Amino acid sequence: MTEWKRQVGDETIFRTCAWSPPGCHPVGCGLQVHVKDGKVTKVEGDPEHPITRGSLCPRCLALKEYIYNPDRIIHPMKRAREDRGKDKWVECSWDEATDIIADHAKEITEKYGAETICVFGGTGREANNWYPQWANLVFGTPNSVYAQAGWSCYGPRMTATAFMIGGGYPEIDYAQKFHDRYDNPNFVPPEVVVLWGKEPLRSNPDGLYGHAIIEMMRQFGTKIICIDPRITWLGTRAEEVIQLRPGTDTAMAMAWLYVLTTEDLVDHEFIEKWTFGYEDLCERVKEMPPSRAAEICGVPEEQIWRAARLYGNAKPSSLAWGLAVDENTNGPQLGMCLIALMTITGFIDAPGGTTLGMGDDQGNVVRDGGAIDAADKVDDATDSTLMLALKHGIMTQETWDKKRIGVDKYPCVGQVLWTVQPDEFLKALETEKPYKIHMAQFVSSNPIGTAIAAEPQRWWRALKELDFNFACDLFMNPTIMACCDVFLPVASTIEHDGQVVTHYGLNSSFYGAENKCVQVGECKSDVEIMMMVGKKMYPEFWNRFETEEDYNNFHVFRSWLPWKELRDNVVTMSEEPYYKYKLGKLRPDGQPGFPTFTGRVELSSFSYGAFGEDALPYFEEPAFGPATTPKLMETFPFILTSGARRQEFFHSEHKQVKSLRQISPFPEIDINPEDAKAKGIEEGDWVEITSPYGHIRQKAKVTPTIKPGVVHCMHGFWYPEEDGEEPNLYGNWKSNVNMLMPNSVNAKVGFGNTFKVMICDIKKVDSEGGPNEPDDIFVEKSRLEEFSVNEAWRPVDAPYDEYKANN
Ligand SMILES: Nc1nc2c(c(=O)[nH]1)N[C@H]1C(S)=C(S)[C@@H](COP(=O)(O)OP(=O)(O)OC[C@H]3O[C@@H](n4cnc5c(=O)[nH]c(N)nc54)[C@H](O)[C@@H]3O)O[C@H]1N2
Ligand SMILES: Nc1nc2c(c(=O)[nH]1)N[C@H]1C(S)=C(S)[C@@H](COP(=O)(O)OP(=O)(O)OC[C@H]3O[C@@H](n4cnc5c(=O)[nH]c(N)nc54)[C@H](O)[C@@H]3O)O[C@H]1N2
Ligand SMILES: [Mo]
Repeated sequence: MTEWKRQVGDETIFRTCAWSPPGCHPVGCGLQVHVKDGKVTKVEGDPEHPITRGSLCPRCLALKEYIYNPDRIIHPMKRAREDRGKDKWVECSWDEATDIIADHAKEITEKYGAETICVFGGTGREANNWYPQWANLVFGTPNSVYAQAGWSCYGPRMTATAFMIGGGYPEIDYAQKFHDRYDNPNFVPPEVVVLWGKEPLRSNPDGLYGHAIIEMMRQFGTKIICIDPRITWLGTRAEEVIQLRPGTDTAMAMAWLYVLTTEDLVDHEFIEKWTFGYEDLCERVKEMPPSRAAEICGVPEEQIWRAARLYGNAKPSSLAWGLAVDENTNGPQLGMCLIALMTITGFIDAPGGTTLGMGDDQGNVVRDGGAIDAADKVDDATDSTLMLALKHGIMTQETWDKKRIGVDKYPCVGQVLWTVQPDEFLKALETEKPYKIHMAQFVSSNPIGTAIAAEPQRWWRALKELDFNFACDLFMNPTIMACCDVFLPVASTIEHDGQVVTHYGLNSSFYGAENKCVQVGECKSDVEIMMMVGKKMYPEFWNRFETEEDYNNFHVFRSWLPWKELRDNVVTMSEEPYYKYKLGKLRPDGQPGFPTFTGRVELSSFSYGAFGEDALPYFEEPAFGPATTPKLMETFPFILTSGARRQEFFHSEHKQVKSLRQISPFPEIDINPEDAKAKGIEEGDWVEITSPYGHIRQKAKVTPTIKPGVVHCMHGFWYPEEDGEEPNLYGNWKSNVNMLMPNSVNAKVGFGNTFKVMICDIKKVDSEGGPNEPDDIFVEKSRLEEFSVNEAWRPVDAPYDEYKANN
């Protein structure tokens, strides 16, 4: 194995693993970073990395361009409160910037209570680990905010898992836990992998390296079934693509359960010994024969039988579940069905099936030795963030129990997640009830921007009014321009020491070291910044850490090895065994079984029942659609889905990186040729997309890969090259699909939204500009000519013609 740091000629080459920034869902891809005279000259894949084996996505290949981007902010900055929305930033020192923050936080805590401070975090970047720590341990507030309507990412899946299986997160088995990977004698390749509303080739989410699916197709003939309204690249190679109407997935999944249970394609021994509620489930799914599901979902009935039988007969079978579960108001029930599909076949925690982790619900890894020993040298190391905050008097139990916003109305969200319920939080910001919020921090979230928030104009109006706001980020963005007073510049993944783990510790296949390769400007890592402000707020707790390494050995996502050892190894694999439920390795008490009330997989769920939900799955039509809003459909006849991932962007990020932006210089709406023809729209036309909530513009991509009657819009698009001052805010309102989405449309338990299931109309317009919401904003002519396309890297479109010829 090559050393983590070596000298070759006049270059130092570092082996390291990627997390963030920039954004990434941690696969922890292996990098080799070439450094000369303190500057990165090249980033390439690390062939010795056991998972990615030298391959990299374009965002890492463009890292050099990202870290030295002329738009990047590399010194702390401040601005007077009255200058919010104006480009009147001035540089200041770290000490001054953090003093300003600590002074405001102390004053606000004294006058109004610490709970009136809130901390915004986004998706599973590294800082995702830290925003609750910023909230609970730096500011003593229970209000950390993940601002996506209905907490619609991962949370709903995690909840279904927590309630029905216990901890962990079921992930398809691609031999990701073994150093020798597919050669490991215990590994069996999956015969069938179902991709249910997930596009891992593009998204590589949380712990699934998408390309591994292609490896298994090539090496073992693994077959694919896609449940997706679009035909994706993997779809064109799939056995079946079920192009269902968005948001009708629960009907489809119930119909699969109908086929499996009526045709006896289940593992009776597993069901008998390890599940609870199977008979009730069988009874319930009788409501949804494939004939009924076919009608609801708009697909041929025979295809449902065929696909479900293919899955049910496969030995072993595996299922990957994606955002279709979360961004759907019927999502909790879909999650229940998919867990049932993964388990009643007997292939949960089995070779070639769906893996489970040994993580507990805090993300602590339940195992002996290693870093736990190292961490034990630091006081309190095994305590959760909340326990630490309570123990050190930074927050009181009463504040946690009574002041966390929205969890009284949605206790299910409060029970499983450590944040507020976001829709209720927006209402609290707007109405100042139950109390007024005074200060906000943004650490890896850009809620006024183009990704996380529905109705972003509401967040914009509310957040601008707070007394004091600050952000930790790398680039200026609409949120910071509109409402922050201090900007703290963050170091990228190759500018700091850290560690990366898959599924945030819930199902870790490995730990990877992030090794600091270079320093850019005065940037500091999220952890260093948190320690710096922490020491000014609660020194008695925070003074125990001197270096980032101290913290890496301490925090709840720490690796199995002391950090220095991890760094030397670059990667350490979990080598976890299969059948942990038989071995007593899933339950904290060491008994066999699953960590649920009954010790079994709860196909009928006590927990959902306790939170006012049906204990069994049921189908419900989406909040907007032909069955629920037939009158609105006369004006908005298309079903709108959005945000399918692209490799060149991570949410609102990377729009400033030319080699990435040239791939998609403008946001695109996918329209089926039939629909385009009917609407007189041609490839490349600007299209206005209107929903009951607003209107935006994107460019037409006319493609047969989208189901007729359905359109798909890109999310996350803004124009950093445009005027950043208010009201334009970098063209924030021009193409932002979330302007078309409502907040507060969620299931009984507080989860789910409409990002994947909305309604809209489309019409051809002659330009990108024009008045736009909110408040009649006129957009400057875009300066995009500079993003001329070259051949450096082009996305591979789904080879539809080939697919059509074979199907
Ligand atoms: N490059 C890149 N990678 C990312 C991200 C990024 O922004 N960029 N974001 C990360 C984040 S936060 C997440 S949560 C993951 C998400 O990763 P995935 O779960 O893979 O999510 P998507 O790509 O949004 O959607 C997956 C598929 O669902 C389909 N779909 C749309 N509507 C429906 C529906 O109603 N039912 C069904 N069955 N399918 C539907 C879409 O067409 C798409 O092909 O990706 C992560 N990875
Ligand atoms: N229409 C539609 N909208 C969607 C989705 C969809 O499918 N459709 N998907 C949704 C999903 S699943 C999610 S999770 C949300 C994601 O939404 P967010 O996670 O809020 O993403 P961004 O808006 O890109 O904001 C992230 C900010 O963090 C900064 N940043 C990046 N890395 C780091 C880091 O390590 N540290 C710090 N301090 N800052 C960092 C970036 O520069 C950027 O300004 O978007 C949602 N939005
Ligand atoms: Mo997400």
